[in-house]
Amino acid sequence: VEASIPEPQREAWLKNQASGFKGKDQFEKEVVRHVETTLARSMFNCDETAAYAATSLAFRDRLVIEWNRTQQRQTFADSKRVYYLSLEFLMGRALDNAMLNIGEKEVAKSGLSELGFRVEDIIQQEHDAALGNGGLGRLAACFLDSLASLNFPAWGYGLRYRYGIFKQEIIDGYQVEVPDYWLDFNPWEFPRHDVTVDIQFYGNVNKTTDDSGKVTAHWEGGETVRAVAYDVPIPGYATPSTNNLRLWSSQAASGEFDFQKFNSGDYESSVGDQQRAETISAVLYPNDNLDRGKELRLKQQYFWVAASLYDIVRRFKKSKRPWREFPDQVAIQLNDTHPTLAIVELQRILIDLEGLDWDDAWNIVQQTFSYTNHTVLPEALEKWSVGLVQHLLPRHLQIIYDINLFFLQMVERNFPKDREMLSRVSIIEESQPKMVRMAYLAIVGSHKVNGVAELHSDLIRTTIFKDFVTIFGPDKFVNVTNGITPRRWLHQANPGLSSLIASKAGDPEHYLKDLTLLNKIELSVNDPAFRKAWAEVKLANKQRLADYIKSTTGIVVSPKALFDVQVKRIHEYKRQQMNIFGVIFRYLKLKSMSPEERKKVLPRVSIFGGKAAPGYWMAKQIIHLINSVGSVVNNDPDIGDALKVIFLEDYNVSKAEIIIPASDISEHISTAGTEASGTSNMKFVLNGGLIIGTCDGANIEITREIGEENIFLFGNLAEDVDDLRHKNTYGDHKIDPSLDKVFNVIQSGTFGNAQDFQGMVSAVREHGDFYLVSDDFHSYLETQELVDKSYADQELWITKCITSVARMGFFSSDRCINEYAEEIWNVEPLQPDTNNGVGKGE
Ligand code: GL2
Repeated sequence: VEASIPEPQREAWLKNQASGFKGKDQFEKEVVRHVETTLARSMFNCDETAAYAATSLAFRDRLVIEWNRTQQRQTFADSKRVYYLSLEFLMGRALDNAMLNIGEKEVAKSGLSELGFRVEDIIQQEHDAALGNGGLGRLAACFLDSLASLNFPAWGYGLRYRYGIFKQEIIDGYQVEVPDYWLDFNPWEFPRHDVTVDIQFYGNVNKTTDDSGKVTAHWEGGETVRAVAYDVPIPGYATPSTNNLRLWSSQAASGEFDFQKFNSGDYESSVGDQQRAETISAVLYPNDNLDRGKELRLKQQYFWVAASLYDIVRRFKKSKRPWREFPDQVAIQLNDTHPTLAIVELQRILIDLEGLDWDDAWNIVQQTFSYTNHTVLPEALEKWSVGLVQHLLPRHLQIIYDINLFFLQMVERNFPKDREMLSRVSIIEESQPKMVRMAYLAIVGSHKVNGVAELHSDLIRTTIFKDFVTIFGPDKFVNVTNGITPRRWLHQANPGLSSLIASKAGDPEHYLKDLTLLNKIELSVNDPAFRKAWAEVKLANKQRLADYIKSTTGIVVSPKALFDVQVKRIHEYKRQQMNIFGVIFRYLKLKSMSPEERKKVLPRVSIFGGKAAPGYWMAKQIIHLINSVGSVVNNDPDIGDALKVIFLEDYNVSKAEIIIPASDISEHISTAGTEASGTSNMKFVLNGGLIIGTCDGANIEITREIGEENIFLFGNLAEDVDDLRHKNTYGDHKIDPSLDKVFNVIQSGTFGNAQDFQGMVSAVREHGDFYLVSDDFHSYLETQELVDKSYADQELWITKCITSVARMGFFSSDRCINEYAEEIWNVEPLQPDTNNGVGKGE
């Protein structure tokens, strides 16, 4: 590109290259310029919102310059790129992250202070980008941070929802959902009105035969919706590399409303097409670990996948390489089955539009894609009815049938004796109605399939995908244990701890890029000054949370109490109900004590947070019980500080950044075998909190890394779950006596109308206790007692905390991304100093 620009013009461009601010004075100048020109305000009416806007714009200018350079460098190098397709990116706030990744937070702090603002207040002005439900979406965000920080040429592709996950309000103890309109002012996105793709839906398929007898399918008619690209820069930490997250927004393909209808006076229906088109990217589905099979969701999936693939193919075709080189240039990661239609869409592009043979095309497809499974819960495994796919995407259904046919023929050839295998592994489930099994399609169309923690990867190999291991061999199925970015989840959320760690592990720019350096702090575990400073940091973080609790709930909690935290989506399998039953048990015990005895107990604050899917009745009941218990316990004069129960409303990424560093113990107590990995468990330990948990997901590897003396494990093992469930349903199901006591108190009306909580009680007592709450309750209570005893010995507790943090290096998402790069994608980083002739004159 550069070579085509004549010398004199080129010089003029290079001489005037934009650079963004450097140093405090220029930063202030840029902020004031944005206040006065971009925002048309002045020092007399610059409130915190305006200061946030101007600060963001100043930082955005810096980002954009590196972003452009990175993109030019990547285009010029023309090396293999990774495309991470995810329907969710739970990014949280961008400004603080940009300041830290660029390395200019101190400049911003002093600059803003001179202009009369506190950087902390300015950061708080930003609305979270909440385009995700929970762990799956946040993992995608951590991966983007690592990909950029490690200089991998990588793009994220997602949907630009107008409404992210709803805002949660708690009114009279009940969850109320409020829409999250987050786009009022979003300086972090760049609309690319010139980057559009028209996406087809419905219609029908016609086949033509040419002279040589070759049959070509043509997908015709139907409806067209336009995808418009919005780009979000993703800065790497301590590197100029800045990657791109491209989010698609839907529009009417005509771009305008129907003039004919408008002119004939039919105003209302004249805007109908436009509204229908915009509906596609309007809202994020608020279900976590649940598939509902709604047509609009399938439309979202195809819209996003087709636009992204068109974009990827367009970029590849510019290189004029032969198609067989596509997998050398492109690795596409499917984040769960949501983007599985991409497999079908690429096959369609190659055979219908580019004229490749089926087999050649299919080879390319399989080498390009890989699939991450994030759950074994049957209710979350995506299936689409054949009728719906046929109606919306008629050509794709034909291709799915062909993929299945060739696959089953191969299975039949290789396993002629196992006739039942065919129906077990068929991509089409022969049910009423027939269903397309998306996970099977994803496996068949990918070269690697991975689980997200060791136990989970073992489970998928031995249960839900067992036959596929037999068919494709064990090497296709790998484990990549999840990770978290230490930039946001340590340095940004917990600056106090980060600088204390830096005093032993070397400067942040080092240890945040190689988190195994954390092990250096273990040498100081007995250093009194270090231990004292450690305790002070924790206390300050607890004070910060106590202040937040006071300001949002009015309840005063003592930072000296043990803070016990469970924050995550509300789900029966995550067992918040077991936690609140345990709290009730504690309350009853306190009530039975004499005032003198009560004074001796270690005070505890039980903190909950998390959203329930709007249609998930049981989850909403759990929230209601927590709040009802809270209002009884917190107002009981007998109890005082000995126990407080807090429900923090609207748990999200920015609240997690306040809550996690303040925890003493956090709860990761899913029924064994149900939580694929969990990632907040990693965040809590990295921030110097201990965890109580089951032998599930990444808890197991955390235990292996930090040592079993530093974690409170309890409960039945995954391998025993099936038998226990069977026994609970068909055998003698005896309720744990302590739990029975708790149920009786709930049913006596102590926490309000017993009827309101009947579902939770009868799920355990009468309906087989699927999540094994009663089976694990005794062991849970015992382990909580052990937590109290351990906390009473503060010296030992601090030793456990420091040792654990020192051994958490493994859980950086950098390690995780390097494993994907090596074992799945086969891509190399592109170092920013390898200039490749781009950006001369820097
Ligand atoms: C999840 C798992 O439930 C969770 O255990 C895991 O940590 C994340 C990321 O791999 O993925 N699967 C899923 O469907 N959601 C998750 O959070 N929503």
